[in-house]
Amino acid sequence: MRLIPIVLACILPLTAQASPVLPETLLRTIKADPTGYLDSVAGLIASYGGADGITAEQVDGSVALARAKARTSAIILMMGADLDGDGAITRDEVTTTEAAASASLRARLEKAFLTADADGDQVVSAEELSDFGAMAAMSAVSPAQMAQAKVLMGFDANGDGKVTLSEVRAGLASLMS
Ligand SMILES: [Ca+2]
Ligand SMILES: [Ca+2]
Repeated sequence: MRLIPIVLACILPLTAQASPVLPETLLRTIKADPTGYLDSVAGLIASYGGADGITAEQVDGSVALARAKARTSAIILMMGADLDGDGAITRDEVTTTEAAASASLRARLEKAFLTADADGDQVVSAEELSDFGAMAAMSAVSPAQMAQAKVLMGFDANGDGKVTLSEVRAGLASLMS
């Protein structure tokens, strides 16, 4: 672990100006695996940013999209068991669906049903389904990932509202020194 700052000092430019004030836990996470952090930032910029970096709105958008994806897939999983299409999923419907499902789908559906049926009456109501989707959305982006997303804009050394990978590299280098 003590090698990492030395390695970084060798491979990163020494012209670091911007280093955001990081929460201690996040700083520890980054210091433990700076390459992993850079990789995830690179992925984020490539997926949601542009050639000249990523804006705060695009970072927020990436979080919203990840949450929407998780919400949709959680709800689709449950809706697949709504055999009579009345918007509620009963234990009987789940049992019938599970009988025709693969082992892995069966396990996922069973877990989803037990979680979604918040009041335990063996029916996932439309309201419980909606809550279940919201829960899946929130857990798709962990608090640590949220903190990382928020902190990322602090690496904007030239203050143009966009963070590039080289700004993050430079900022990390100064954090490590
Ligand atoms: Ca139903
Ligand atoms: Ca219920």
